Amino acid sequence: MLKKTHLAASVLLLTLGSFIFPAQAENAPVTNGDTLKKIKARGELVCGVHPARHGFASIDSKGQWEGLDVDFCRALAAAVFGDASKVRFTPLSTAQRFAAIQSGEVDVLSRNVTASLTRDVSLGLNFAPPNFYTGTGFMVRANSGVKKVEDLDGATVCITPGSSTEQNVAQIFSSRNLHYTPVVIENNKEYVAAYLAGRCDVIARDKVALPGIKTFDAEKPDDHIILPGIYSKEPLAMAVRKGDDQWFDIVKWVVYATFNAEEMNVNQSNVDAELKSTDPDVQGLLGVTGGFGQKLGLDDKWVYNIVKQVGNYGDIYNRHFGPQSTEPLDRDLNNLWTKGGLLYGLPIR
Ligand SMILES: N[C@@H](CCC(=O)N[C@@H](CS)C(=O)NCC(=O)O)C(=O)O
Repeated sequence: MLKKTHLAASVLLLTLGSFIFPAQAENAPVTNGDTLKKIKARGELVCGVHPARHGFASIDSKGQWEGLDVDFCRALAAAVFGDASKVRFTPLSTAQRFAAIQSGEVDVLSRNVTASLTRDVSLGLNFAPPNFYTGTGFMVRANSGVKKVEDLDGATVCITPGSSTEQNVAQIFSSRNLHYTPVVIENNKEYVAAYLAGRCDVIARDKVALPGIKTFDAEKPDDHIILPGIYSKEPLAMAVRKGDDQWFDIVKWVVYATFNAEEMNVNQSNVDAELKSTDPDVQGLLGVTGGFGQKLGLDDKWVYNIVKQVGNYGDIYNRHFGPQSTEPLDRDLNNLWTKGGLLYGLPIR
């Protein structure tokens, strides 16, 4: 009797087991979420971006979104739909952004998010490879007499809640035995306005954002100086919810694809000609061979569509920070590893 019960239990477990762990068909994409399916059914990607950050996400004079973060959303749409325009931008404040990705309000955050252990582990996010490296910097009024961080003792500092900058400022000041009074303002416009109106002595934020504020928001750019130095590591990366490996893989490989295309000299203007390349890596990249798109659940022309419609990493960077842009910025760490930077695309093979 006992044996029979055991036998029955094992049969039940085996049957249940085949439901819980169905055999994987060979080469089938490993899927444990339905983000891609939902995006396709909706007909557009929903991308969480900064409400107004020059170079990353802002609305141009024609009412169109522009910026590096915006272009990575478009690259994702090009990979998923073959159409970079199938994306809806959801502007999010620094404090709102994590709830928006956790709740599923957006499919991906492409919003100046610094990747860190706590955000990965405790906020339940998966980070794509960083697509912009920066660090905390400071801006003050030129007539303040402040020339370096050590001169900031007793300053009032405008702070955005929920940012890594908030934590950095506390650490940067206390490690130098400096005192400060935080002025905490969530809304980005109000924050910038507060500094410009003299409600705080210092703006502290990702250094890459400071020239934009100086050039576009301040009435007289020369009235402000950016202090020398970078005071933290802020590797900015797209983020998705944990629990959907397929969608995470897509976001991750879209970033690598933009790095690899630049490394292989495949860009927006030569991508059609490159379809005839005899280089096996270029053939794989552009979907002529290899079937790499299908492995991700995408069309094999995914990288072709990204590069044709949005560009490789260098095309994207130059559009927003290149010599012809409104705020030129050296590539520095944001260059390919072959040119002294940190961008290293894992191989698409
Ligand atoms: N990378 C940092 C900061 C990102 C962020 O949202 N920064 C705030 C200010 S500290 C902001 O609104 N920045 C707007 C801007 O930099 O233009 C993070 O992930 O916490």
